[in-house]
Amino acid sequence: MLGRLRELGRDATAALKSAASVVELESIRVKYLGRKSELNQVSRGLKDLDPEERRSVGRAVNELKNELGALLEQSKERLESAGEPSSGLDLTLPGRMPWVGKKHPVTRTYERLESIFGGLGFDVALGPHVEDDFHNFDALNIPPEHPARDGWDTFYIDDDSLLRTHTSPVQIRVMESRTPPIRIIAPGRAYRNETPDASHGSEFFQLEGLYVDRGVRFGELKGVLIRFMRELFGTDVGLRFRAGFFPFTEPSTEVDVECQVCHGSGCSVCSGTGWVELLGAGMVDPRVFEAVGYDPEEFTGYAFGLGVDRICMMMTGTDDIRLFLENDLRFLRQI
Ligand code: 2NM
Repeated sequence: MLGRLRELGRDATAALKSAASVVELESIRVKYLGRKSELNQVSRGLKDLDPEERRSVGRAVNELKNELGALLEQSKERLESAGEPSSGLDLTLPGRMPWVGKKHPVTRTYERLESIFGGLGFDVALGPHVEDDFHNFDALNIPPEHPARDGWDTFYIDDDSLLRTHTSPVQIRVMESRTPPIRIIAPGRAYRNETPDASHGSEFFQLEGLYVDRGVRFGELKGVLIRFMRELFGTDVGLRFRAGFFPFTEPSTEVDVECQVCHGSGCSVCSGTGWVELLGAGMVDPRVFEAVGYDPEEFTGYAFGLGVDRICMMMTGTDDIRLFLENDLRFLRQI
């Protein structure tokens, strides 16, 4: 019996000393010191031995257990100080990425636009989404018989309240409550009762700008818009000013930007033309100034408007405007 214990001691010592990892060390511990180990069986069989043998074997078992226990600790320290992590946990494995949310692409586009116009001196103005006829139409020189008012593309709530069809009523409210100089942008949702398709939603995102002061000229409008578009798309971006019409500006212009998806060669986003209509602008019509109580002989100004979701589509290569309102994470995660 004592000979067998010595043998066990020799084997266990050799194994503990040559263990190359904490995992290996643990299996050695189980084999030589665990509940089912030979040493433990001998220990449990002690009670069946006669008293003399029990004493000598008992002492040998205890000594061996202590000896191997100490050696186990030493080997563990040796391996751990050599960089081997304890308990088989591999701390070098890559962690699981926590689920981090992001801002919506349209929100990010707004922030970019607000930052550019902020740098050009524009303050942000907000207003109600439920408007009245005066602020949404009359004050903007859109008379009752104008096609934009025929109820076809306006969501009416009752005879005199509607969902704003653009953010221009915000500019009207700012002009009503303040005197020039005024330099603001009005970001926000606008609503049109149209059949939605890939480029039209019944709800869309707009940003309009307004500058009113003494002696504001069209050249300033052009300068600010060119500056804005170069900041957004790069200094060498292709731009095109065309004559346009809006009831609330005169003269008016529509501005195209070189398609950011195909860079001019023609694709589905620009329907093969190489150009994308980016914004409308013009000098504020004197009738608008009269509606808010400004003297059009004293003040002049310019205004512009653009579709934020359209810009976001072009910058992200998205081909369906409705995706921005569906909040489908399979789409949003790709941007
Ligand atoms: C556009 C194009 C041109 C515009 C005009 C005004 C206001 F209130 F000053 F009359 N706000 N926004 C405007 C002018 C909007 O959107 C394409």
